[in-house]
Amino acid sequence: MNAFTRFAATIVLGAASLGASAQHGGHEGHGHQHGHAAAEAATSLADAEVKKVDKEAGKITLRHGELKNLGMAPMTMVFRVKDAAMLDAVKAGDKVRFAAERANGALTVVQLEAAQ
Ligand SMILES: [Cu+2]
Repeated sequence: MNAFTRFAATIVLGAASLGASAQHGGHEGHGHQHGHAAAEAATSLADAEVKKVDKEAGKITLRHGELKNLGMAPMTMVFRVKDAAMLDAVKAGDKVRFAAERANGALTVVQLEAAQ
């Protein structure tokens, strides 16, 4: 019984990590040090406050909390955004939640939403 439970759990974990690597397969320059952290990053958004929005340049300045997937401490910094249309929904002073990835050497916001 105990051994079977353990076996079943192993299968579930294996399937989860397969799913995670398939999801990340299309990203260029994706530094995959350890799959577990990457899988967590895909679902957890970091808190931030919008300091400045530059739609023409496709950039946003965020005062963000700790970014575990990027190993970054809380700070204020400029990010690129994956899609400039993401900037239509936010303005300076807004509290947001976001996810960022390192793409071709530039930190890029891949997900952005208003904080509740
Ligand atoms: Cu930062």
